[in-house]
Amino acid sequence: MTETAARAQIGVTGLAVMGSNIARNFARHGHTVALHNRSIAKTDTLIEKHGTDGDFVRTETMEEFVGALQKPRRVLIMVKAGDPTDAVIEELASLMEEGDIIIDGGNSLYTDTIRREAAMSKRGLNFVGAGISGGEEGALNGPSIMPGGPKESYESLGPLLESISAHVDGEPCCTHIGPNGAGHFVKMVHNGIEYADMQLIGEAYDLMRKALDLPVAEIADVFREWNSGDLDSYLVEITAEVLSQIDAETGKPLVDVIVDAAGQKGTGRWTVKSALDLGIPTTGIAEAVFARALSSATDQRKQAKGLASGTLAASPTDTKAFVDDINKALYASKVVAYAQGFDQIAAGSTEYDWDLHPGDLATIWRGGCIIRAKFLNRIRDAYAENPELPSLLLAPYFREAVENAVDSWRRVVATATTMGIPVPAFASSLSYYDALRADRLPAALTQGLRDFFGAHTYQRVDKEGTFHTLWGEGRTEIEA
Ligand code: NBP
Repeated sequence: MTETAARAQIGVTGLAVMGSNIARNFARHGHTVALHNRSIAKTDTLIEKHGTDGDFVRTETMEEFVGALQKPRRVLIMVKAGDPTDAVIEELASLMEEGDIIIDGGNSLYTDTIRREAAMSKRGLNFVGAGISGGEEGALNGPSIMPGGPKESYESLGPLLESISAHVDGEPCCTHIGPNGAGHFVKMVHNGIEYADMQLIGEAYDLMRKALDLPVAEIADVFREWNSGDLDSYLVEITAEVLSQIDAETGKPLVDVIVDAAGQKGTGRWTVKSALDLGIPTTGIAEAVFARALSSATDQRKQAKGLASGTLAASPTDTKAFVDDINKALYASKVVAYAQGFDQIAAGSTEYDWDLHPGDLATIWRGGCIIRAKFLNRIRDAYAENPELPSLLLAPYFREAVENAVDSWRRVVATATTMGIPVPAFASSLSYYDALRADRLPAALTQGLRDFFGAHTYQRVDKEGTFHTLWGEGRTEIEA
């Protein structure tokens, strides 16, 4: 390693689509970027095609790469999550010195990040698990970045990351999230919310198609119009784009020639698993994950096609009014998905002692990321007003919006049900809302049953203590 060559402010290893776009983004912002990839071809392609974007240092070996970096060295890893990330971390760590910073910008599971941070910290290295959202376009032009890890490393790293992140109203969409796995945890929940958001949009589209028989082009126009109102968001905007696309080969809307089986890479599933562990009902996200799984059960679906629907209701007669109902149902269900996601973030923060600030997340999700939306400004304001909000649904603005939407929401779920159109996320979000606001829940009966078969005991509404009914011996109640 020659010290004289150590001129790069940041190194990027893993130059597939995400890594190369982030490297270019750094270079375009005036940073000297050392480049490394396991196979040299990707490094050369980047320099050949985009070398004029800025100052790149081409390296072939990991030794050369580490030697090209100014101290404290900062390396961003953008390789496939899982074992490849562990392999690259190990290789880097063996060449780095105390105080150097390793950043994992991949979609790593937050528990892996906790483990890696602890291991690197023992070796005197700073390990930062950074969630990065925005896909390839965001990586190049400004993603939302959620870095975790030691606070001290953010002092050196923050300005670099903030310079390449998206900005909204002059504020960067990047902030230090919290220790060890906090950044990847938050990115995971972000992706879970993204799943719910997309499922809800899908249900809204399906209703306009099946309940109202609207042509795809008209549905695209509806989404375009919605994008100038309360639902203004990246996902609604691109829904209009995708629905407007005509397949060149068949002349049909592209959406009609795409196989209706949705894939997943795992972050939605991770969110739901974590929610189960934390005991947080993220029903909207769970329905979205299960809806993708059901869509992909193609054989089973083929065989179930003939199942009777029962008697179905007719379409709503007032198209405009029902479209408006769908708009409100989408908005209210979306608030539920965010409320649940923020509940999970609060629970994760308590479980791992992260001291997460929901308002900060709403701020950095306003731009760059896939769930960017005008409505995040409202979420930010809600947490600024009351950082201890028990639920986003109880923030005055959202409470009023959802209360105004609830009649529409019920009409949408009822109509969908009577017409045999599946709306798992709309329906379960409405049930969550009704359960949350209920005076009494059937959980009292559940407790009674648990006490009957397993002597699990129960509490009473009218006095302190824990009780058990002697179900098999005269059914008298005793204090347990
Ligand atoms: P991929 O996830 O497809 O990974 C490809 C890269 O990993 C290549 O540079 C490849 O090197 C390298 N790699 C592999 Br595979 N195994 C390796 C190993 N054992 N040692 C060293 N390098 C190895 O790339 P991507 O889609 O650009 O995503 C990068 C990361 O960013 C992932 O963690 C992904 O989940 C995350 N992410 C992606 C998106 C997105 O929209 N795509 C968004 C946000 C985050 P090679 O060229 O030598 O094969």
